[in-house]
Amino acid sequence: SHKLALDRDCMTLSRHVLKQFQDFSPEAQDLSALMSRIALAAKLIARRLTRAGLMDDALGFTGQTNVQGEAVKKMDVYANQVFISVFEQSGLVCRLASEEMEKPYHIPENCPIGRYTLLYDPIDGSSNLDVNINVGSIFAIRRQSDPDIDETGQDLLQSGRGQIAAGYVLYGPSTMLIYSIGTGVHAFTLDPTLGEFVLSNENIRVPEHGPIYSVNEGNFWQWDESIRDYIRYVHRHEGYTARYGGALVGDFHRILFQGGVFLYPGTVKKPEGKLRLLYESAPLAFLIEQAGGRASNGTQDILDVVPDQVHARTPLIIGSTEDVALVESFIRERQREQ
Ligand code: P6P
Repeated sequence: SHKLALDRDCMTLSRHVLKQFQDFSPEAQDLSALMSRIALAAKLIARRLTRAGLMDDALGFTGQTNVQGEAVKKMDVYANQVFISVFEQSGLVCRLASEEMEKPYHIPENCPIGRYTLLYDPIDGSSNLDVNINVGSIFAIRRQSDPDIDETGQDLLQSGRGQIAAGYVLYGPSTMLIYSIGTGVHAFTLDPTLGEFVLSNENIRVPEHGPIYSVNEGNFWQWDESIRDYIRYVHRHEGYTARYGGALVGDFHRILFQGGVFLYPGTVKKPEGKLRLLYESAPLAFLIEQAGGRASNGTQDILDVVPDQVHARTPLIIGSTEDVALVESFIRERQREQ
C-alpha cells in the first residue's frame, strides 16, 4: 500500500541533505553529518523536555545569571551541554558559540582552519519552560575562515551572508526540525517510534502576505512612534489577527507556514531590541529569505548587518515580504518627518 511504501522509503534528514547535492563532495558529506548531529542534540533535548515535569532537577532556575544578565534555567545548561557533547565527538566542528557562553567553546584537537563553527541558542523561549509551552533551539553553521586569535570569536563578526546552514528545532506537540543549506527550506517531524526526523514539508514558501502580526504589545509605549503607527494600522484594518507565544521559534514557525510578520522592535531604553543577531535573528533571516520572505532591522536586511560583538542584539521584523515592507514604510514615513 502507499502507506507501507512511505514508511519503507521515508526521507530521513541525512539522506535529504545529500540529495541537495548533485555529487557526494566532502562538503556534502560534512553537511549531512553536521545535520545528523543537530538531529541527535534535538532528540536528547526533546526527550528531557517530555519528562521534565517528572524529574527532580530538570526545571526551575540554577541560581546563576548568564552573560546576558538573564537568570539561567537548568534546561538552558543541560541543552547547552548537549550541543557541546554531541559536536565534541563529531570531528567536524572546532568551535561552538552560544547564548549561554561568554566566549566560544573551542575543541582544539579538530580545529584546522576551514572547519566549521556552530552558533546556537540551545533553548529559546525558556520563560515557557516551567509552564509546558513550546520552546525551541536555533542554530547556524559557518565555515571558520580566519584564525580566532584571542579565542573570543572576533572572526565571527561578519554578515549573515556567511552562513552555510541554518535552522531551528520546535519542541511542540510534535518535535520538528526545519533547516536550509541554501537550497530551500525543509521541515522534518520526529517519529519517536523510529527515533528519526522524517521529511514532512519540502520547499516551504512563505505567503507574500498573511493575516498574522506577532508582537508583544505590552511594550507599546516603549516603541518608536513609527511602530505604534503600524500597530494602529493593523488594529484599524480588517483581516489582521494577533498571535504571540513568547517564544521566538514558535512565533516564527507560525509566520513561516501561514504568513504575516513577527516584530521585536527596539525600545527607547533598548534601541537594539532584545533578540540576538548571530544565533537568533541571522539564522531565521537565512531561512525566511530561502522561503521567499524578508527579515529587516527596520532599515537594513538582517543578513547584511555586521555585528560589533558576538552577543550583539538587533531589532527584528521578519516574515512575508509585503508585511515586512509595510512596517518599513511606517519607519521611513517617520524618518522623513524628522
Ligand atoms: P518578551 C524568549 O525569552 C525570547 O528570547 C524570545 O524567544 C521571545 O521572542 C522573546 O524573548 C520574548 O520577549 O519581552 O516579549 O517576553
